[in-house]
Amino acid sequence: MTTQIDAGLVDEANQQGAAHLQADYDHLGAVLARRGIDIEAITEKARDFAVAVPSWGTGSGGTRFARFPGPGEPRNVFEKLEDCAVIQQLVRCTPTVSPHFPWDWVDDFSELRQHADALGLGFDAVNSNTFQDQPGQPLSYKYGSLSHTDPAVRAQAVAHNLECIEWGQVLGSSALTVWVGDGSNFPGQSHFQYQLERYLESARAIYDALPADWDMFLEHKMFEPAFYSTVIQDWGSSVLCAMELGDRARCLVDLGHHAPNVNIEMIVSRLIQFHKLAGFHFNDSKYGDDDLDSGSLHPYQQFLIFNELVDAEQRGQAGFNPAYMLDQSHNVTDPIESLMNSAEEVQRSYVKALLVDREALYAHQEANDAMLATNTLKAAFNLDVSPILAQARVLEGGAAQPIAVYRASGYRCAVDKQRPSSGQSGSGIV
Ligand code: RM4
Ligand code: MN
Ligand code: MN
Repeated sequence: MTTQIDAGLVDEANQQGAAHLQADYDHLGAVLARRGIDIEAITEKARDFAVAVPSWGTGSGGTRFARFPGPGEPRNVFEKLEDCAVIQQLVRCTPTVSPHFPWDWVDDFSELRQHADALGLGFDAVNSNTFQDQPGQPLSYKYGSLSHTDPAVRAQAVAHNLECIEWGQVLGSSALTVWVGDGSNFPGQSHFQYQLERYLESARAIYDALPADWDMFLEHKMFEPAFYSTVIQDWGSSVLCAMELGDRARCLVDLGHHAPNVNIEMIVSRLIQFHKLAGFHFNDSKYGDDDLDSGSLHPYQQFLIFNELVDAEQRGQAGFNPAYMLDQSHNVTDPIESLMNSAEEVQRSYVKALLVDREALYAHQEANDAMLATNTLKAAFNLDVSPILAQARVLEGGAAQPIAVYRASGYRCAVDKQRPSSGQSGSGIV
């Protein structure tokens, strides 16, 4: 496997911090032992944790007002994979990449897979794109794609999704994520029921073409690009469609795609209960689909979501196998740093959720002791599990301090020289 960053640099930094890390780890181990928790077992679980990186997250994002490109942005999917390999080399919990088509289209997908293999990366769910028109595309998606009134546009959108599956098969992927921008901007513009019927007919054509070992992830989104109504607006519409389609259609929860103050962890519980949770697009938000870095604003919400996930995992809930992905837009940070930091924040929520005293929690729930029940969750959330995360990375060959090593490596400066900017600054995807 080729490494992007000098392995010697990683080792040297790890050795310099080793004594302090060991002391912090031992102290945390003693604190956990008093609670009857074996820190080594938790570290093993942390080592097994993985979250996929979105290929589109490696470039700077933007808003509909402007995009400010950063230095050395990847210009194609091969360069995106190189940046993803840096992330994986340092954090060791991001072994797969989720590609987006046609942004990541290449004429030889076997070559792309080999390139990923050589970098020690695999591919996660593939994402189709029928929310934009591409150069040379015969029919426009201006008024929708899978739910368009014109059957020819719907057929074009279905055909694109089928192509995505074919490309994904070559890459070794086994899931298709479908998010459509279809909706309406004015009351009366679209007939809600007819529009959803058209969507379902198209989604059925895709579902029926899924290879035997593939799943279809339906991603809902409350608004944007449509500002009055969206076809798959909320988890209700999403789960209704997933139920219509069949067992292999499930709901993908993007944390930024809900109305403000919605209880996302409860939605997660409902989807788990009915075997309809596909997985997540992790990010954070304050106002809408802000695509801020995971855990940057609402770490407790993220922890509560993982509390539901760990609860299901520990109960051995049938069919529970959610796919974890990041989906963020990095407008003012180095995307590699944001993705490394976010992967760690998601892993942090998982590890904290593992520390919840579940027996005590169930007992407090049964006894209707709201105070002790909620404090049981807080007792896990308030622990700083950073030494476990750092130890897990070091044991996996990564960096105890990923951002410090990344900055010391000069990677961004080096790629800036190899990847001259095209000088374009249009609006980016948010
Ligand atoms: C959307 C949604 C999709 C992503 C696009 C780029 O808001 O989150 O998952 O594919 O953005
Ligand atoms: Mn998303
Ligand atoms: Mn989004």
